[in-house]
Amino acid sequence: MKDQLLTEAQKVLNENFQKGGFTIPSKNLYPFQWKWDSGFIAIGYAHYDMNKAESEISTLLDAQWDNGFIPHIIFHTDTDTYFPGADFHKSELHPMSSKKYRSTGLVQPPVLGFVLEKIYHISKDKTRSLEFIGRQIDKVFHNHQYFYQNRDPLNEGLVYIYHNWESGTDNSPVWDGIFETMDSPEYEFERRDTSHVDPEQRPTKREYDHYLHIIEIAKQYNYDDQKIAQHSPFLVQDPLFNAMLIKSNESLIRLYTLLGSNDDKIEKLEKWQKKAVFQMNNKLFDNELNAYIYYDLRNKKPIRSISSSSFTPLFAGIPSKEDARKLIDTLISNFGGDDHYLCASFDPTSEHFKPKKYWRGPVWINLNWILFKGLKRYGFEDIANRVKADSIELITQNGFYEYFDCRKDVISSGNGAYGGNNFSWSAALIIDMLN
Ligand code: 9WN
Repeated sequence: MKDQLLTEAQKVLNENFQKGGFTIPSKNLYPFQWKWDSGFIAIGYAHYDMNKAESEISTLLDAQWDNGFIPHIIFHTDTDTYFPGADFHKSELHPMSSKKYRSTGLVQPPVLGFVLEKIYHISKDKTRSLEFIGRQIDKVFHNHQYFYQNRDPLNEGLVYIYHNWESGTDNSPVWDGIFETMDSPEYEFERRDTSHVDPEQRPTKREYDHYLHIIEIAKQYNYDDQKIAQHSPFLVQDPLFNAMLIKSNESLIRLYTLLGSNDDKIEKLEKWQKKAVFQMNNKLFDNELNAYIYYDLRNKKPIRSISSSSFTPLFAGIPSKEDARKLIDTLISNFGGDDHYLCASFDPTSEHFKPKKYWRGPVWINLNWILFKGLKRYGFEDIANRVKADSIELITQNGFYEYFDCRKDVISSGNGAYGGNNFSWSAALIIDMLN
């Protein structure tokens, strides 16, 4: 059983691997290289093909901008099966953007620091891996420096995202209130995602208007960070994004220590880290909801919603033991009913929960992997094992889909697997969970 699943997972990854040395998330639906996908994918490869793992990361980092920015999509080819593509995003507007690759002017969760450390741990040839890490690590450090210097206007230690696509959790109900403050035009465009996947499982046309509108504003300012901070209607401190940065800071500190002679960088990372952990608990932990929430910097108010992102600080060791216990209580009471698979992407007790719609409810394997690791870190073995078992069961029964219904009766009926099939990070992270 386990061996068969591993073989199938490897097949998914190998078939999505491209000549350019990177892996697409899913055929047709996502035909380019995505940042956080590449990070998770590299972890999967590291278990059986280190060349591919290294290539995934070095190809991504080759597209880094001169200011340290790493884009969310690298458009390696001209295919038009995805909208919006390179001609819409126009990364060339930014004076420091890559001259070699066209990309978006958006980022995605900063996973690369912990991915490098994971590769090192998995590797059987530590000398080789340390050499590889030595060649890449300064680029990741530069990326963290970009975030702290450009995405933290109040100097709080928490960085902002200026677009829901930067969160990785695109149409979460968390953003609905922000879109209501925006007067987005009704754009005319041809969606491509809805010709690959049932529109019921994807964001609406009106949501896409908002997504495009924020980018049009950023483009007016040539993707200048300071101008974006002043003018973007969307400016949010997101718990998942900041937890990934903190987790990656921690990994960079350990890797620089292993490499030696990088005391200046370690010192900077420790400074960022201390402030960031403090502010995560001080500003983003909601003592009534007992969960990490979001802060809307533009409208100066907390967004008091619970999503699967609310639990990701466990992975980065952010909560105290006591707050971790409270988080688990919230997880179990709101998300953990016996008739549910863990972990829905949005609070199943909320009126905004939609079990089929993308990030409004379905289970995603990458969030489950983050949660599994976080729960283990705090010693919550039983619930960690449940998250792992649920992930494996969902994939075994349905295939390597992009997201899944969290309701057990819907899964048993055979209709609960959604989005793209043969989805790369679902395969990659199952490989890691099985090892
Ligand atoms: C926009 C590639 C990406 C993931 C995101 C997921 C989805 C893209 C889209 O697919 O977003 O970036 O077009 O829907 O939400 O997390 O990285 O797999």
